[in-house]
Amino acid sequence: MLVKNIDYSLYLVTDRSLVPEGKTFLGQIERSLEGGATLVQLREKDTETGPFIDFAIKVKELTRKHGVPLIINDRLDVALAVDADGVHIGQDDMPLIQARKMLGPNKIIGVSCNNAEEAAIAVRDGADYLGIGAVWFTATKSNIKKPMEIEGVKELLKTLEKTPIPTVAIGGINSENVCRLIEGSYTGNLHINGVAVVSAIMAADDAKAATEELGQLIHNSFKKIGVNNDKPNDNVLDFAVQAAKNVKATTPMVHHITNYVVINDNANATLSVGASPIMSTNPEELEELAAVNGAMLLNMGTLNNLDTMFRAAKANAKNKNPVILDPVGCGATTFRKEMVRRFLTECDITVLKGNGAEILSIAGLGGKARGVDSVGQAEENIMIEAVKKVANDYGCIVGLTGPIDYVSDGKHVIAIENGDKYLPLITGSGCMVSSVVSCFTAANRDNYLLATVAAILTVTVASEVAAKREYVNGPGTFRSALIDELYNLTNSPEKLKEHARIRVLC
Ligand code: 3NM
Repeated sequence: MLVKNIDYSLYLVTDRSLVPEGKTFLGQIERSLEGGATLVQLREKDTETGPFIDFAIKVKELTRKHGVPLIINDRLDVALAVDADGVHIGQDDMPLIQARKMLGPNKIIGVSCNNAEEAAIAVRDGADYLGIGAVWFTATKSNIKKPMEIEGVKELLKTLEKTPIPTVAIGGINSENVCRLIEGSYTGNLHINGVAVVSAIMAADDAKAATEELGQLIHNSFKKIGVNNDKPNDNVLDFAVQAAKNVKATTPMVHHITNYVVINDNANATLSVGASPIMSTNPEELEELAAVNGAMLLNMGTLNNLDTMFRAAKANAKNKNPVILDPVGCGATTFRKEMVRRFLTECDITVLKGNGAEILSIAGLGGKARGVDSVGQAEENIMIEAVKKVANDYGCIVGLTGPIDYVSDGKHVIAIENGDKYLPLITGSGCMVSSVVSCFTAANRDNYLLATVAAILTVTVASEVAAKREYVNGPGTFRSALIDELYNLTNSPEKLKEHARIRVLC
């Protein structure tokens, strides 16, 4: 997971000594994630390195499943060993500057601060967030000298108004006092971004219910002070579930002019998600088809029907059908570069869906990225720049697929982290994504941005489920399992919510 838009609102800090009898440490963490913990810090003061790493790997599986960052307390070696999302360091731990050197710019580093001076130094040295505490005395930490209380948190926040940074309050916070803390420490300009709790969740008999209750109280308090704490992901996922249902309910016809290599898979993917494919390349009938189509997909793989493609694009746009362009190999030859430019400028393209190399080439940023399969922050910034630029330049939705997929309408960018290693190993998996994008846009014309996200999410989640099938042991078996899972997933689209790993970047 990359460092972006972290939701600090309900930060679980672990303590294995507090786990009630009859419960397990891992179980408490899992239940809290199910209840909506937005960040997890593994804090192990007495565990040896080897078992710490083993446990961190298990926790990372859980946090990843829930799309939540994993932070390791103090131990950079463990954070590096398990490729955690970041570390949290105290005033007596490794200095922030050294920690940053070791972890690089992409990891989250949080620093515990008790006063304005410590906070100013942490801001100066590049902390990603501050842990502010202790707010109150707590049995969980014995060496608290003087609690800050709500006034102290507010005073500290005031000193940060000119250099705002995410802050998380900690120490003695529970469902009784969390609202007073959030509302009372609000300076009018700056508020805490969340609360970190240990005992209120770790020691709870029902860690899920305890987390849910805290989450609701935090949400209410944020609302009271005018902070929109709605999770954008929720809207995107609710839309995705409904979008899949709409395809099955309306069975839109999707006219493909696609390439010879992938035609059969494109038609099967279309059928599996509940739409109706037609693969005609005959110019005689395209006007008539445009009158009844749900969407038109133009795939530039084998460019043998160029005139028909241009005419089809125009006829479908005239009938207000979404027109999807898959610019296959568009950077490869001068001819293709010219054709994609013409499609984008002469036709009313609704969604341009390509891989990283294709979209970067169209954006004129082709030389900038190290490679489309790297997912560092620098690469992510280039992908974001590319999808926004192309979307703005040509007034369309842009979907860029790769290890992480990015979708933009020129203003917003949504990243999708789902997918399986087999996807790039079968020919035309990207073309299949374009087919599904066509189906979803056909049936969800009120929001092409979210329809495109829903479609890409559907294929990538289906790929993960398919790869887990027992008999899948290579690209061939994966290919048929993928068609099955597209069918199964769109019959029970609520499952998208369980699997989705998306980030709303802006
Ligand atoms: N750090 P509980 S207070 C781990 O002041 C920790 O930096 C603190 O536990 C600090 O939520 C604390 O159970 C313990 O009160 C917080």
